[in-house]
Amino acid sequence: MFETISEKFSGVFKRLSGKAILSEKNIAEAMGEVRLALLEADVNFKVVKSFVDTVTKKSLGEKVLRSISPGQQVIKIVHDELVELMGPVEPGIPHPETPTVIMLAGLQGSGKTTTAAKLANYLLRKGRRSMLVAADVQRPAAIEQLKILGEQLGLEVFSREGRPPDICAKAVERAKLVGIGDVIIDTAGRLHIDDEMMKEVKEIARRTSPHQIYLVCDAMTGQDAVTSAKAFNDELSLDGVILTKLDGDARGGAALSVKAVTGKPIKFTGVGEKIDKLEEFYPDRMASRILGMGDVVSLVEKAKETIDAEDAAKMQEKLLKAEFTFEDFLKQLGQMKKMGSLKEILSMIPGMGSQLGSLNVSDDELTKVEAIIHSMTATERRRPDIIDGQRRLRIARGSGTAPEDVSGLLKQFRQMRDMMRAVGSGRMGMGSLAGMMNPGARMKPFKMRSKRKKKPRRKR
Ligand SMILES: Nc1nc2c(ncn2[C@@H]2O[C@H](COP(=O)(O)OP(=O)(O)O)[C@@H](O)[C@H]2O)c(=O)[nH]1
Ligand SMILES: [Mg+2]
Repeated sequence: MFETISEKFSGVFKRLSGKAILSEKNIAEAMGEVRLALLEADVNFKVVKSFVDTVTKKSLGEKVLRSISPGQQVIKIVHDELVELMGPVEPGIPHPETPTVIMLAGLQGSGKTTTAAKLANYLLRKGRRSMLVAADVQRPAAIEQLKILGEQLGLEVFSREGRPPDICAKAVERAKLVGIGDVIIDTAGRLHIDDEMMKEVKEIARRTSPHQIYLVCDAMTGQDAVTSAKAFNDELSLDGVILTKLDGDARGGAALSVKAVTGKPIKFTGVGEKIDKLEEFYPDRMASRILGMGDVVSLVEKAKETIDAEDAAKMQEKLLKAEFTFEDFLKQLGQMKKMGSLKEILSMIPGMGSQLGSLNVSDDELTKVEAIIHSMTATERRRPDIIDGQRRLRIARGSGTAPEDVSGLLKQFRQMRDMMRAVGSGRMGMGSLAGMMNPGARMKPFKMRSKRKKKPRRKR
């Protein structure tokens, strides 16, 4: 997610924060690069212009230039303006009455049907049971798709013959009758905006008076997504946008432009095809991610959701106190796998975002890591600092890896601990940009060097 832009921004900011004194020329240069990075990321050009103007003006203030860390001040200004650009947004879905009607609109293939199921799943986790309404009668496959997803969730999928507005009105009636909390309407899209589709969604809106209307947009279509969002908003008065396929969006243009162009914020993001790949949208976290500073808060929350809350608290405490050992690490590996792909998790760790391009952690690598840890003695796992050359050789042999693999893992582990120690001691508070930009506290990506194809052996 956002690899391209993160990389560019990291470069600009590294140069900025390395300078003790900033001149107007330094700032002009940096802003030129920021401008280019945003344009390359396919951000709307008007948005880019006003963004760069604002940041430049604020950066040139006396207070910034004369401060002890001008570069970091500028980074903070950029961060805050990014937050401003994408927010504010109320988290969650309001529930003013039963049933609460949530309508999804959007072009064909944007991810409406998938998102309908994701939202139902999201609400289910909050204890809200919803009914899914198949209002895309154009394609029988679409109804079938929704039915399968509904079945997975154990939720009713309302599907009838007839005109979509009639179907939706009946669905709401039924929800009222049986007392279903939320109704999620999956409407039909077209490949392009056309009058017929607009007429249909408007009629559905009139007949069902949705409490929330969300536009589902495919992030990978960049400015086209923004253009269609504007067109829909002119007709429907949206409550927010759900930006899908962010997992495949290296540029971030749509994410950064939607709010500025339409006035409506992103409410949720889709980050994968599976039903649990929906995230609430937080402008500040997204800004940190775009700046390549990772997203510790999201990571901790995600861990909390998957891992038992008490375990998560313990793990967090250990991480922050830097008491985290390989034993804990091994225990977490299993749970990490449940949380999603490793790459996804790593992208949330500060300093990792921009380096993911060079990162290649496959399940194979994970197996290797596991094998290495398995080959350590209990003492070594608890006190990895005692691992010397001899021990390293033994571990490598035992796990069928190369000694460099073992050193690599040890090095990464130490760096992670140091970084966490910095966070824990408050030198690198989660909101402290200054701390996160400190290159010494950043984590290098974990990369195995060994090219050996041999399957790692596991020592019992
Ligand atoms: N990678 C990824 N794929 C998605 C996401 N949301 C939807 N898709 C995929 O996009 C395609 C179209 O989705 P669908 O829900 O059928 O779109 P609809 O025509 O708007 O209903 C499907 O192959 C989905 O699996 C997402 O957040 N990430
Ligand atoms: Mg569909």
